[in-house]
Amino acid sequence: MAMSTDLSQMRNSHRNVPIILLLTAGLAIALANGQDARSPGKPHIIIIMADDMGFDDVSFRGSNNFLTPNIDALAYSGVILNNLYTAAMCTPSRAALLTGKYPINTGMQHYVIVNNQPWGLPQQEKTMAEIFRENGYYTSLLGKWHLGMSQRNFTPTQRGFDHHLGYLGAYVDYYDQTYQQNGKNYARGHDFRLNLNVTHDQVGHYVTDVLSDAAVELIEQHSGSNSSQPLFLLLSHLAPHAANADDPMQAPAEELAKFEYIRNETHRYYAAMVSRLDRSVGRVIDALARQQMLQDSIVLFLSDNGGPTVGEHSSTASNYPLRGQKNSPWEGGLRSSAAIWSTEFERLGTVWKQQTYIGDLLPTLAAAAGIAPDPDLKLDGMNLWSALKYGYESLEREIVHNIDMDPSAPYLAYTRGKWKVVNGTTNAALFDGWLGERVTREVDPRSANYEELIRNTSVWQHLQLLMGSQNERNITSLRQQAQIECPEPPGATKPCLPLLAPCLFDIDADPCERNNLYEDYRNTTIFLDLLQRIEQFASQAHAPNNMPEDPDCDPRFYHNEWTWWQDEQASGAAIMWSVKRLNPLLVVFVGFWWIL
Ligand SMILES: *[C@@H]1O[C@H](CO)[C@@H](O)[C@H](O)[C@H]1NC(C)=O
Ligand SMILES: *[C@@H]1O[C@H](CO)[C@@H](O)[C@H](O)[C@H]1NC(C)=O
Ligand SMILES: *[C@@H]1O[C@H](CO)[C@@H](O)[C@H](O)[C@H]1NC(C)=O
Ligand SMILES: *[C@@H]1O[C@H](CO)[C@@H](O)[C@H](O)[C@H]1NC(C)=O
Ligand SMILES: *[C@@H]1O[C@H](CO)[C@@H](O)[C@H](O)[C@H]1NC(C)=O
Ligand SMILES: *[C@@H]1O[C@H](CO)[C@@H](O)[C@H](O)[C@H]1NC(C)=O
Ligand SMILES: *[C@@H]1O[C@H](CO)[C@@H](O)[C@H](O)[C@H]1NC(C)=O
Ligand SMILES: [Ca+2]
Repeated sequence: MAMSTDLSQMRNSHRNVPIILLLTAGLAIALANGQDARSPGKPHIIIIMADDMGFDDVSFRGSNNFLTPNIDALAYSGVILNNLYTAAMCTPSRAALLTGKYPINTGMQHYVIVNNQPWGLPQQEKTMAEIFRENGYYTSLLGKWHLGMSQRNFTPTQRGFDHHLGYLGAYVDYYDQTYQQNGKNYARGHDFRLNLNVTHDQVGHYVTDVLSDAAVELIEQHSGSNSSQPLFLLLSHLAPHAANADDPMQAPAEELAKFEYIRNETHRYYAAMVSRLDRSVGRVIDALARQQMLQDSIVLFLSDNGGPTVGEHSSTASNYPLRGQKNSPWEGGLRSSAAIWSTEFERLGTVWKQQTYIGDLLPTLAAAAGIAPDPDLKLDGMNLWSALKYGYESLEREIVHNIDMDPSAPYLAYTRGKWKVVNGTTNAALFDGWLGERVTREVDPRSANYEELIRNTSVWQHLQLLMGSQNERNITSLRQQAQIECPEPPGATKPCLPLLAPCLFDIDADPCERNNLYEDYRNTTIFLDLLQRIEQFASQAHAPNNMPEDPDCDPRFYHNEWTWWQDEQASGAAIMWSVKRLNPLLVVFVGFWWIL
């Protein structure tokens, strides 16, 4: 069962009282000033999501290794979400985004959906796309889905999206859009569709560009005859996720040429993949501006989880200076580099330190559109719209990052306010270190004129135009504020070995999780309260939906396409499929019988 965590039900409620007063006061002042006079509109919602991008792989945090001028221009013009938490992997993160619930409450908490496994986001879960569609939005998903495809009913156009161009599984080749299942003898399958139809038109074209082109085209179409309909666009990029194991790093030659100063080839490709993603952000914002839609849009950029520095799909991503990486309980797996922009925000050009959860985006963006989600949905996400709009950061909240009770490697990560509890870990603790670095020996030549580069972007210029009387931004200062400081904790630090005992961190003072306070706090009410709360969530968790592999998914049975194989089998067209599975002698026999 889902747990509701709206403000009124949160523990420590004494801390919330002044906050609510503050919010109410802020609202009253804003109303008195007439700033809120126009009726609540339905802004276009544009979410651009990177896949597996590291925390330090945007340059607005200070890295000059390779620059992301468009993302940075969006960040400095809007609000940098310095404490946005996602899940640590693709499937749970996307489930939390689209349902507004913790993965433990939808059964999406363990690992990801591997393409050959017959499971998906449960049908009874209502998605953000459904909610926006019911409220008059045209809803489009461009790119990755990864919430189930073994049945047609799991796929995006059956889950609230009017439109989908992209792939259903975990990732594809950047050029031919195929997926090869690791360690299996399946045929290499193509995975790219327009709505329910397979499309091969994109073969040979770089996916980041295919998706950007589609976004630009959609925005152009949308601004014409149907401009009165608000647009909900989730541009769910492949970049900079690694592609198939036989050719994981892929980028256009012209993009690579910008990064010749990076000697490590893998890292050079990674920089180019991120850079092409950055270009996509610029193209989308340009298109919105050209079509006069930008002033009515909320634009959000985020990564679905931390970058994989080592292990599967590792790409040289860096979550510096945070601990851990993708698929781990540490901040490096959970904190996203994210920024949001809207003319509605009172305090554009700021770094927002409020803790936010990816599941907050559903109720928060819904509130921006005047939509009140049905309370029966029992969302875990909180509506932070007023806080975001007026720039308050004092809401104390809890976040259940994960409680994965899988016996192979049980672990949990939970935060309330400044306290974070970790118990157990993933991958035999191989992802538990401080894995990413900030490369300073190789510097993007454009960083010599960094501020001018940012101010020269069309993104900066479009967004500045719409800012009205707001003060001139101090880019240097914002870039410093977005940097995570990890001072050496005072005194001797105690290490955390989460396979041996639980760990407790003061994440405000120690965002790099270096000093384990468990021994000092283990008998205190603070810690025992946290454990009790975790136990409550654990006892009410939805059983994981994971299913073992089903070899019937093999693309060789379906013209080398990844498809909803369970439906295909159920339909008559599957006769040949079942024949193929019999042994060759039987096939001959059946063939002979057919001739007779
Ligand atoms: C999908 O394929 C069907 C059947 O071939 C066709 O009628 C339909 O127009 C196609 N839809 C798109 C969006 O291409
Ligand atoms: C806009 O309307 C046209 C038909 O006039 C339709 O084909 C198209 O899908 C619509 N696009 C959006 C984004 O609503
Ligand atoms: C590039 O960097 C990665 C990650 O640090 C490393 O594993 C790889 O060996 C390096 N490649 C070369 C050619 O040095
Ligand atoms: C920590 O995890 C271990 C292994 O799952 C478990 O036995 C132990 O009870 C947990 N400790 C707490 C305090 O939850
Ligand atoms: C910024 O744009 C101006 C005018 O086009 C150009 O002269 C200058 O070189 C650009 N600066 C950077 C750092 O790109
Ligand atoms: C911008 O901020 C930096 C760092 O805080 C400061 O040194 C500089 O004086 C500021 N520049 C302006 C124009 O205010
Ligand atoms: C907490 O309790 C345990 C066992 O009850 C005891 O061994 C330990 O010394 C106590 N720790 C502190 C910091 O009081
Ligand atoms: Ca991911």
